[in-house]
Amino acid sequence: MLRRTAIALLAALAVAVGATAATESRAAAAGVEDEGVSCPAPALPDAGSLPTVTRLPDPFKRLNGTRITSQADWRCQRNEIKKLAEKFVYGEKPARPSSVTGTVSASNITVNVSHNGRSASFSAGVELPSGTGPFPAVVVLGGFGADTATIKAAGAAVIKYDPYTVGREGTGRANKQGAFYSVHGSNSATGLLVAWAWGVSRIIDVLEQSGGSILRGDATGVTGCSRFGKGTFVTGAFDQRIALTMPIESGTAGVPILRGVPGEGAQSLSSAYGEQPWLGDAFGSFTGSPTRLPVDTHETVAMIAPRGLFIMDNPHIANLGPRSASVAALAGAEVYKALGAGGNITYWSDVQDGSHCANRAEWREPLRQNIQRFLLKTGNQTGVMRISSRATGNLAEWRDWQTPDLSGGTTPTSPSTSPPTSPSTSPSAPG
Ligand code: MCU
Repeated sequence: MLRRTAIALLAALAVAVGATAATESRAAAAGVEDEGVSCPAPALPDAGSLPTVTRLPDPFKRLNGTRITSQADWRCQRNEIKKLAEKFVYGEKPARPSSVTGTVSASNITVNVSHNGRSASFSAGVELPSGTGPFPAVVVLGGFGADTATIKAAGAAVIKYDPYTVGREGTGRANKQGAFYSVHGSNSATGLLVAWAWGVSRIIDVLEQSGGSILRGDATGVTGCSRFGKGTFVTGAFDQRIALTMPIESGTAGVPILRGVPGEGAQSLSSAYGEQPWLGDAFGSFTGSPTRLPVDTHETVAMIAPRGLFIMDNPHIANLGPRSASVAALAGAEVYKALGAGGNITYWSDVQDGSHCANRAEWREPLRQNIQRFLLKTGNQTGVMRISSRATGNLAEWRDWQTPDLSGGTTPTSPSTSPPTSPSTSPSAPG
């Protein structure tokens, strides 16, 4: 009797595991903020002893010099990259505070956080699409640049998040303000981008706790333009529960490689570092020597892999570094390919209207398709590299590593939901 029950239980478990695998291949998001927490702590290099690395660091190479050989190795490789990115670029994102509570209504989300005797609260607005919930939601950072009408028409709710409530601009680095710094200290070395990311993670904590009757806790996207494109990119990289990350025209400190395509005319690192405390304080010693960085933003892209990523960029404004952004996307797409998810990334800079953060017709259909595929889980459109010929980077110039075959002879994801096709990299007509 006992044995029969055990066999039945095992069979049920097998079915459950199978179902989870199928769902995950579609959603490609994890159930937890950070799957790497149990990885061995990597021995990080000291800032003083970093070699010059002219091209983009090999995202498949461990700190001990060996390369990963299987898709299963990616979890802890991602963790090493995350630790490097925290230490040298963005500052540390602390683990979830000991208490996170809050409420979700059809118009508002409240978040209350406390940790080590310090507490903070913030809230965000909600706009529901028509139809019957529960709905997936896209967190929109800041009040401009995101096409909220298309997001809602596609069937997702909009969460209107003001990042400044969590990390203010206009303060000195030693006196940072906002909910994140109320909890973690105004002299925290963590930059605003990670503070903003932390705020989105706490919103997702509340969505998860809410039981999902209005907004689902397991289907979250994030988007925003310009400085909030930088924030969007970092938010998606640092929370593996986010199924779809959609940075718009993020510029320096966002998607573009920090090493920078020479002569492009992008905002300089020292300008971006000095303008606002977006990056972590430790980045200050790299603004003049990015080739000393043991990490670059193609690896921030890689931290998002294999989850949905739709990068929107503007090839008409050199200050945004669109060439440097395309290199980050192309190099990061190599990690997507190695994980069997080449179709989960889209980079789109082939657009006509050159004004910064404009609402563009060209992005409506891919936006709808990405929401359908990664949040509603109904679509199956494959991602594309649609790079404007005005601002095309050349990946071959930027790497001295090749992409390993990590598949081990098995197809990791279901072809019907996550096509193994690589994104086409041919530049399209001038935008
Ligand atoms: C592209 O993002 C920034 C840019 O880095 C800044 O130099 C500029 O002041 O503001 C841009 C922005 O956020 O515009 C809304």
